[in-house]
Amino acid sequence: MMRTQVAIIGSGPAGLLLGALLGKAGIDTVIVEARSQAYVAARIRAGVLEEGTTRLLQAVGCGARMKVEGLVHEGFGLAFAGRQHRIDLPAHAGGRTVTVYGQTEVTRDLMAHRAAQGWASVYEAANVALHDFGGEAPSVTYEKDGVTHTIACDFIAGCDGYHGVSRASVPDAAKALYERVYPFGWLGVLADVPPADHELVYANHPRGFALCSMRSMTRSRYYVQVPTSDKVDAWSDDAFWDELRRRLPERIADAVTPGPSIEKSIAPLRSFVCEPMRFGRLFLAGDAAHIVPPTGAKGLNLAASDVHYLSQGLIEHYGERSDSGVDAYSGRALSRIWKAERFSWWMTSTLHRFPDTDSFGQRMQEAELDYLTQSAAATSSLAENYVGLPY
Ligand code: FAS
Ligand code: PHB
Repeated sequence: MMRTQVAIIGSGPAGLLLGALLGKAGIDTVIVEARSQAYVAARIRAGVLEEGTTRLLQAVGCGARMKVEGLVHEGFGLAFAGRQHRIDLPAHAGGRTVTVYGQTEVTRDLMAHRAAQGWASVYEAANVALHDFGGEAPSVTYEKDGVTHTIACDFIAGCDGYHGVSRASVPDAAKALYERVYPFGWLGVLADVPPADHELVYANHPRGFALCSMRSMTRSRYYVQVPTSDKVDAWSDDAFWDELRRRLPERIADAVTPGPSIEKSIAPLRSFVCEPMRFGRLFLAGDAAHIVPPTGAKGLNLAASDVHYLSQGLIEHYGERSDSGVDAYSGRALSRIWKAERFSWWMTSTLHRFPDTDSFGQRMQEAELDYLTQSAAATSSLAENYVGLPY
C-alpha cells in the first residue's frame, strides 16, 4: 500500500497546480489520472490566463516559457451591429492585463515540472475509487496492469473535472447542485494561420456568437455558436470559415486567413456549481466543483483560485496545526466562483442568439453592448471581471 499526505484525483490544471503548490511547501502528493499523459497534454481547451493564474504558475517555477511565449493582452474587441469597440483593460481595471497562453502549454509546463521534481503521478489508472473520506483515514484505490492499488492518505483532492468520480462519490443528500444548460454549443477550430487581429474579438450577431482568439501570432483559435444538435463532422472547414466571416464586422472578416483545421470540436455550454466543496477529508477543486460557459474565459482561472485557497489551507494544517484554512476553503472558493459564474452567464446571455431572441431581443443585446462601450462605469465593470476579481 502506498501512503501520501494528499491524494490528488486528476492531472488537469487543477490537480497539477495543486500538486505544485503543495510540493513547493514540502507536502507529499500522488496524482492519479484516468487517461494517458499524452491524452491529457494534448487536449485543446482554455486560452486566456488572469494575472492571478500567471502569478501562481511563476510562484511554483513554471513561468519561464509562459514569459517568453505568452502574449500579454491589454484589451479585447466587442463587435456588434456591424461595428467594433475596443475594451482597454489597464485603463479600466487598475492597470491589469490578461495573458494568452493555451491550457495545453500550462499543462505541459506543470507536467514537466512535476516530473523534474520526481513527484508521483499514476496515469491510465482504471476504476479509481475514493474511500472513507468522511472519517480520519481516507484512501484511494485504482487498477493498473490488472493489479488493484491502494493509496492511504490524510486528504483527497477531487480535481477530476465535471465527469469525474470525486463529486459522484458524495451522497446526493450531502450536496446542492445548481445548473443551467445553454441551448447551443461552441464549434471551435484551431488552425496554423495568423489571427485576424492582435487581440481577441467577441462578436454578437443575429446569426449567432463568434470569437476570434489565438495561441500565438501564427496559430489562431476561432469559435462560432452552433445548435446543440450539430455534429462536428457536418461542418467542413470552408463552411466554418464562411459562417465565421458572416458574423464579423467587414474589417475583421476581411482579415481572417482561412486554412486547414488542425483541431475541430463542439463543446457544450453549461453553468454548474456544487455546494459545498468539502466533504470531510475530500475537497473538490476546478471543474469537479463548477463549470462556466467559456465566454468569460473563467474556467481554467477558477481552477487556479480554488487550488490557491486549498493549498493555503493544507499548508496551514500541516505547518501550524491549524484547520481554519481548510475549514474556510469551501466558503472562500464559492464566493469567488459565484461571481465568475454570474459574469460568465451575463457575457453568454449578452453575446449569444437564444431560440427566443426575437428582433426586440437582438436590439436589447445591441443596446446593452452599446451602453457597455459608452459608459466608463459599465466598461470598468466588464474589464475588472474579465481580468479576474481579487482572490
Ligand atoms: P480538467 O477536466 O481539465 O481535468 C480533470 C482531469 O481529471 C482530466 O485529465 C480527466 O481525464 C481526469 N479524470 C476524470 N475522471 C477521472 C477519474 N475517474 N479518475 C481519475 N482521473 C479522472 N475554459 C476556458 O477558460 N476557456 C475555454 O475556451 C475552455 N474551453 C473548454 C472546452 C472543453 C471541451 C472543456 C471540457 C472545457 C473548456 N474550458 C475552457 C474549461 C477548462 O479549461 C476547465 O476549466 C479546466 O480544464 C479545468 O481544469 P480541471 O479542473 O483540472 O479539470
Ligand atoms: C480560447 O482562446 O480558447 C478562448 C479565449 C477566450 C474565451 C474562450 C476561449 O473567452
